[in-house]
Amino acid sequence: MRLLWSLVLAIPLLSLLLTTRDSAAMAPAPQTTVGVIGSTFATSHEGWQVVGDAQDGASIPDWHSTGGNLGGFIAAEDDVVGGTWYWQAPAHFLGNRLAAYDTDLTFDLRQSETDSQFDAADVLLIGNGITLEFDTTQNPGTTWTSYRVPLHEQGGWTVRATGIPPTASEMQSVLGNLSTLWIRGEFRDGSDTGSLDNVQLHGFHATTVIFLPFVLR
Ligand SMILES: [Ca+2]
Ligand SMILES: [Ca+2]
Ligand SMILES: [Ca+2]
Repeated sequence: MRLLWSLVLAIPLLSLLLTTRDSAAMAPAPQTTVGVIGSTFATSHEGWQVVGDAQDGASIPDWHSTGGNLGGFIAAEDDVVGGTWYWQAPAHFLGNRLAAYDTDLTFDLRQSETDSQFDAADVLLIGNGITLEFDTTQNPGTTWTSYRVPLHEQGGWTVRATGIPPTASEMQSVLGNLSTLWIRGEFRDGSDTGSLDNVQLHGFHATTVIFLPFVLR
């Protein structure tokens, strides 16, 4: 009786397995496409915020429809009350961004004046309790300046708590649960206006089709 029931159950499962194999054989080969999460500010500030002493304490930047490194861009004015203000990425840049590991974060910056410059961390990534800092080699000019930041442990990052580069595991841990992405907005002692355009987080691999085989036990 038990054997009979096993056969009754096994035949439809075998049939399903064969059907699945046929589908797999007929399906197009799994392919990988590289996507991008980005902000071009074509029609709005796209959820980007200002943190720190800018915009009279408000978090919303000014959106401009033209004058960007094509089309719209966002800008904010320093309040000059101490501290350094940053651009804060909206939620859709955050979360599990492990797919961006070993790719780049790119963005364009501009500032109103280039005298009286000061140094500070230029990009901050926070995830799983680890804060990573990146120092770019030069501050932006008064025209749009493009940056490419490698999302790799050997790309120039340091762990804020220790001042040494992250391990691969730490880099991946941050990207795997990214809670904060900040880009520095001000570079000058005294009053200044900073602008941002074309933020892109690269390397999203999608469209991998997987057929899981049935296992009969
Ligand atoms: Ca733009
Ligand atoms: Ca300031
Ligand atoms: Ca300033």
